[in-house]
Amino acid sequence: MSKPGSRRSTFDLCFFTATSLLPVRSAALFFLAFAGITIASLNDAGAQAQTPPTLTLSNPHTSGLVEGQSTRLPITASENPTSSLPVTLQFTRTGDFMNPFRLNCLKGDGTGKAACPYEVDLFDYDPDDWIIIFRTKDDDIDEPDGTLTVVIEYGEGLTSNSVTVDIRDNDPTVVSLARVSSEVISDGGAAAFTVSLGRALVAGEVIDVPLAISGTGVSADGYTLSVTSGTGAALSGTNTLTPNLRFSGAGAQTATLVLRPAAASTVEGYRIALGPDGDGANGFDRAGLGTNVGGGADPHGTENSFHVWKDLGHPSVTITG
Ligand SMILES: [Ca+2]
Ligand SMILES: [Ca+2]
Ligand SMILES: [Ca+2]
Repeated sequence: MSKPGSRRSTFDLCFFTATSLLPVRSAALFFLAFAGITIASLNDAGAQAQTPPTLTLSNPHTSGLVEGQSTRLPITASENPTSSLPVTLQFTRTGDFMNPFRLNCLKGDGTGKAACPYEVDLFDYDPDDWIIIFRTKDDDIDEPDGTLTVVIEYGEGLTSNSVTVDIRDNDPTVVSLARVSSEVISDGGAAAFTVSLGRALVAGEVIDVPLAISGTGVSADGYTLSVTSGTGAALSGTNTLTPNLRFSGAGAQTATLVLRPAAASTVEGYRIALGPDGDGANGFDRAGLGTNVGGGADPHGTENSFHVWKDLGHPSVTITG
């Protein structure tokens, strides 16, 4: 496929290189380059203008990339160009997985989206090496999954097919549990607590939070559990001791719940906890949960359980000093 008589060059058109230039909180790095550049010969450059060939982008990584991985998108032409073939690579992204080392227009704009063109003359390169390389960086930031879309514009209003690479985050969303009411449930009262995600969800995201209610004499029909506030928060399995709190959709992040003992309950203490990490019993990663965020969800290392005590009206003894 190489053009006869063309001269090879080691000139490397790397847009993004030094990772040391990344800001500390930079998300995954996109790296794109044309590999193995060939400079067209003067003989080729003198050829007559022609109808542009049909350009096709392929995506060998259609299952998507996990942040930290790379992929190569070859560009193929219906026939090799014999004269200048200026094209514009149009990049559009969602998520902050790219480093704007050269292409500043790919920099995060605060809304999670950006677009920018990159102009290049494909005739300057060996068609065997028409490859766009994307490299993403494995960071420690829990973030929504993203995409990078590429389409080639050329000639008089011509475009290639559009290729979208999905980028999957691999950092877990951490779930925290916190009691917000008194440790003692007054007669007829309830225990209030919050369940919070480390970040707000975006449209289409779901996290199922397994809860566990336990304590001596505790049974599922001896109390009620309900959500009193929280965008996109809904309970299920409230007739069991392992209910599930689902967060779903844009803006879902924090829910306030109350556990209210039945009036006749004689249970004195309740332990409210998040399910354990992993795929064991009631675990965060077990099959059947609807959690679909990149990296899954993890219970917080310490903010994952608390106790409350029911005031049963027994006389109290106060020891003073
Ligand atoms: Ca990561
Ligand atoms: Ca990440
Ligand atoms: Ca994540």
